[in-house]
Amino acid sequence: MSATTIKSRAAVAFAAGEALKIVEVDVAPPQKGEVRVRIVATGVCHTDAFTLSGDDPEGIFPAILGHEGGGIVEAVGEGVTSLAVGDHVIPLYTAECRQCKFCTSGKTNLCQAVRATQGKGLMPDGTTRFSYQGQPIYHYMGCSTFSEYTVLPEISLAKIPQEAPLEKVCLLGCGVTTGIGAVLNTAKVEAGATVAIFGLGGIGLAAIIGASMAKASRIIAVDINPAKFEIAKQLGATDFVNPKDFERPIQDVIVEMTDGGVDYSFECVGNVKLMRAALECCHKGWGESTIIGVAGAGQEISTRPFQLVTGRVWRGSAFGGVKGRTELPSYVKKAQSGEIPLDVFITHNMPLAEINEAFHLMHEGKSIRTVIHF
Ligand code: NAD
Ligand code: AHE
Ligand code: ZN
Repeated sequence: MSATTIKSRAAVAFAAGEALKIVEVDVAPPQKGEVRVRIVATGVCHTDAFTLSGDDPEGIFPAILGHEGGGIVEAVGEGVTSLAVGDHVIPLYTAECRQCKFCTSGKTNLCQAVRATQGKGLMPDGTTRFSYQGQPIYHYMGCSTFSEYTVLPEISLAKIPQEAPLEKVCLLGCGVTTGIGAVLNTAKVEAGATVAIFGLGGIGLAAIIGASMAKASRIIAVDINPAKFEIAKQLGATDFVNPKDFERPIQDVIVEMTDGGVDYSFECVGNVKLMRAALECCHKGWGESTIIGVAGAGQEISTRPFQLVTGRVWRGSAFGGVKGRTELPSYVKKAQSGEIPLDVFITHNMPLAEINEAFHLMHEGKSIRTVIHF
């Protein structure tokens, strides 16, 4: 029997800067090559708050935000072959078509098959599957996990084992995978290396796990909220630096602590001044800094070109360089075995009705990840 339009509880962002509103939206059936998913749980990432704030050049309203979910396939559209009703899945904001120039390059995870329409809040055919009182609601990052039901392209879903707890592995849909992947895939940190991690939210803490997995000799955790240091220590950080404790630039402090600078640094905040500090705390001749944080419209990074002339390298990482359909299942297995701890990230659990509280907790620095349960 073919799928019909269904009702779905969703947290809708009607306008930038406004609280989300819980309403009942209509979700159209999946079209050719699409899949409708019942979301069981979703994390709340800083990027959701960034877009809601109005700083995201791609922000479009009204939209259903959320991109860190776990769910179960409810219906499949024509031609879908890799997924069936009942499969457990993690939505991917970085699709993996395995055919485009990017996927076949062997150099990047940034599949472009659906990226253009995704950035406009639309499905690949240029339309939306969500509506409220007859008016269209836009998709977000191709995922829209703040809805009980959502529709994605087949190539934007990673199939995972049924036994994996969706209310925990949902965090692998963004934060945890991004931090670990940036260290292991993008920077390729080697054993014995020294590392500095700026920002100890979900992303920075996951980067600490990645650095521990890589057997880094020193992991310097940097945050202006000292409440974050305890958990950073549990995950393997060896040194703790609060920039507020120093009068001089934090890069100078780290260079002094490390006999000339670290081998690798990671910016996990989205602050362009901190991106500069993260580059400039790297060792002359070889130090590499990876930008993970997302900065708002109109912001730009700067440094003296001499920093690069003298051998430092600036990189960026999206979704930790991970190809979702192919590689995410191995992250799920590592979470199931305990090699990737997920419980430490989950500071709060709450129902969809309380989702605005999750944003408050994040802004107040009181949460690492809140998981929303449907
Ligand atoms: P978060 O809000 O949970 O954590 C940010 C942390 O940075 C907090 O602990 C905060 O105290 C700290 N911080 C703020 N200002 C600081 C400063 N000046 N110096 C040091 N620390 C400071 O955020 P998150 O969910 O971990 O996300 C972090 C960033 O990564 C955001 O910009 C987010 O949009 C981005 N992000 C990027 C990707 C990607 O693929 N590139 C994926 C996920 C998130
Ligand atoms: N839309 C923003 C950029 C936002 C951004 O950089 N997103 C990251 C993922 S953040 C996940 O929490 C990313 O993967 N970007 C690559 C991509 O293709 O979107 C802007 O500046 O326009
Ligand atoms: Zn995210």
